[in-house]
Order: sequence, then C-alpha cells, then structure tokens
Amino acid sequence: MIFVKNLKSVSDQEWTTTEKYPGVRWKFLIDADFMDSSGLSLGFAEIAPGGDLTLHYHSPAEIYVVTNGKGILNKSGELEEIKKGDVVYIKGNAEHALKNNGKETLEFYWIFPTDRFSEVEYISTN
Ligand code: 7BC
Ligand code: NI
Repeated sequence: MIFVKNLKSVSDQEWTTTEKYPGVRWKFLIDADFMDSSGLSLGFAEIAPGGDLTLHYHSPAEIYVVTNGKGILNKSGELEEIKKGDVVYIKGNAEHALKNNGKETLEFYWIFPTDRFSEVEYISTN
C-alpha cells in the first residue's frame, strides 16, 4: 500500500497540544491510528517563539527534520542550536528537549520506527 500525504490533506485533523509542552502543537501525517500504515510513523510539530518541548525520553529512536525557524536542542544536557534544513538523530532512551529561541515558528517533522505515535511512552524528566 502506498499513499501520499501533506499538511493540507490532514487539515480536518485538529492540532494536538499538552500542558507539558507549552507553545507546542502537532498533527499526525503517517500513523496507524489514522490510516493503514505500519512500520514507521511521522508527525509534524510547530513550536511558537518561546515554546518548549521539554526534557523527555522514550524507548524508540527518533529523527527530526527541521523545516522552519531555529531552536535550542538539549542533547542529554548538552545544548546545540538547530535550524531549518537540519536533521537530528536521537537514539532510543536518550533524553532530549527542543526550545524555540527564535522569532519565527520552529517547524519540524518527526519520525518514529513505530506503527503509531500513541504507542510511544513519553517519560518526562524536567
Ligand atoms: O512533537 C511532539 C509532541 C509530543 O513529539 C515529537 C517530538 C519528540 O521529541 O518526541
Ligand atoms: Ni522525543
């Protein structure tokens, strides 16, 4: 099974938010909770200026693909600025966080090697 998606094609899907991650909202583009996909899942997130995807870890590895803005990536305690065009690999169980320290919305896709986002257990450490 093969399909094509983009943010417009999921425009009927509400943004998801949580109080744990102020200024962060996201949508699911490839995810077995919403469609007949498996093996990999992909979501799109926006972090408003000053917003913070706070410190957490989860057992699956993760990839970020940054498509707009800039932010400070917390790599298990070491800080590195990331920006549009950067890609990030996060090993399973590695603590990480991402804060928007810029003036633009920080936008990125994330990929998990899981059927669905909902099976990823987030452990907060902040
Ligand atoms: O953007 C979200 C919101 C929970 O998650 C993907 C990014 C991450 O680091 O797990
Ligand atoms: Ni994560």
